[in-house]
Amino acid sequence: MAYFENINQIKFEGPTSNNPFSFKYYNPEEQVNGQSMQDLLRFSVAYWHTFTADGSDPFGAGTMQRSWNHLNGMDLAKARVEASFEFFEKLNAPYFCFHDVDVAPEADTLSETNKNLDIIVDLIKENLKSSKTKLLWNTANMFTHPRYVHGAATSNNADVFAYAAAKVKKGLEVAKELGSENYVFWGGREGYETLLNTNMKLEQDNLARFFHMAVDYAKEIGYDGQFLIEPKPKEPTKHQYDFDVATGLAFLQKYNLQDYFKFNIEANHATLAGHTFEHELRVARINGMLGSVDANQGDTLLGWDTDEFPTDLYSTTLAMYEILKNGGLGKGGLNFDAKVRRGSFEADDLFHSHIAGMDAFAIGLKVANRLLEDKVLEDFIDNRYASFTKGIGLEIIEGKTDFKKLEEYALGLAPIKNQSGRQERLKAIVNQYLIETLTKVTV
Ligand code: XLS
Ligand code: CA
Ligand code: CA
Repeated sequence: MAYFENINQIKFEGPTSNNPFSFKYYNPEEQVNGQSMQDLLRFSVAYWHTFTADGSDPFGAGTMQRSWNHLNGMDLAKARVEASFEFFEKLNAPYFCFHDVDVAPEADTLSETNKNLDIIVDLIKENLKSSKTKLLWNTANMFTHPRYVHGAATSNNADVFAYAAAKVKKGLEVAKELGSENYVFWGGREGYETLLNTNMKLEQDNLARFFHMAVDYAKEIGYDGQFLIEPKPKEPTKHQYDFDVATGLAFLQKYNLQDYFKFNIEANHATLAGHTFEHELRVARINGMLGSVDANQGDTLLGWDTDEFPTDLYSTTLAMYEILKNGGLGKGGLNFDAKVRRGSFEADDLFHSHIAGMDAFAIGLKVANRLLEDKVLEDFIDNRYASFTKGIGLEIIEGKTDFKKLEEYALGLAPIKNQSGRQERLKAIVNQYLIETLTKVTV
């Protein structure tokens, strides 16, 4: 049966096409810097937003019209798997991601829940065999069920810690079974609400113990996917321990975990932390920790995790700039952890939204690649730091000086002259590249 029967295969038709169900800028085969767009962008569909969520919010019921809505329980779970593979094929999506509870319902006991999951994992495996789509990552949802009210690996209740461990153990087995390229840890409830009832040191030590056990178990079963930590400063907890990349990195280093993890960076989480998306990508990149990306965007007027599809070309450009400078994403990808708005309730909107996001990143890729080819920002930055390539600057870099020598040097200085940082000029150049790239692909 077809779940999206009105939709045909989405193809690249170029920017002059009037067909809403076509890519205008994303051309999977097109070569950019010696690699195909498909290989550079590694797009992924988020199962939870696209097939599981019903559009409900704290003020109202679900709105999503889906051809599987009349089903329940395991029948619903199976229908969603079939629908998802039809969707992946029609969209030509190379990857997808899921949480355990997105694909299979939780039952009354852990062993029954695992049985449900096994049935669905078998079905996914069957579908993977005849599909071009692969699994980018899976994860365990350790935030929805009431048992996680005080956290999972950071709960005050050791039984919850054990339960969470069993969930991740199963998650790693599923990852191995389905050939998942990564395994994600997002600590939605790994944080605190008030210090008045919190032993922060024990909670963080336990989180590290939990991660070490996960690393050990993956080794034991021979799962060699990349482990990813996904930072977020808050929501649902007031203060989440993996606040941002810098905080996560310090945590990994303190507990000797830095060699086993990279980061999965979400745009909307970056802005919640008071950073830009590109800031988080940069911090991860310069530390060799950029693993994967949750490609979405937030809304600064709202200020919470709105998980919108990414359409801001300026942001996709600066993100792709960091990703290209990183030499790509390796095992990672661009996962649309994004949901259609509650008012975009028709199944067609699932295609419109993914097409919008894929085209926005394709443009970002092209603009970023041209900026890099022409070394626009590189040359400016090299020149801005040129004082460290000679004289006293070079001595500082080479460790050939100290405070006494620097004081002697400073005492002999004429009034110091600085150069302009030229921010506005650089922003105008980025705009120029954006517009020129768009004009070029349109003619
Ligand atoms: C929630 C997170 C979550 C992770 C996976 O804000 O983005 O969806 O990506 O658990
Ligand atoms: Ca995410
Ligand atoms: Ca999010």
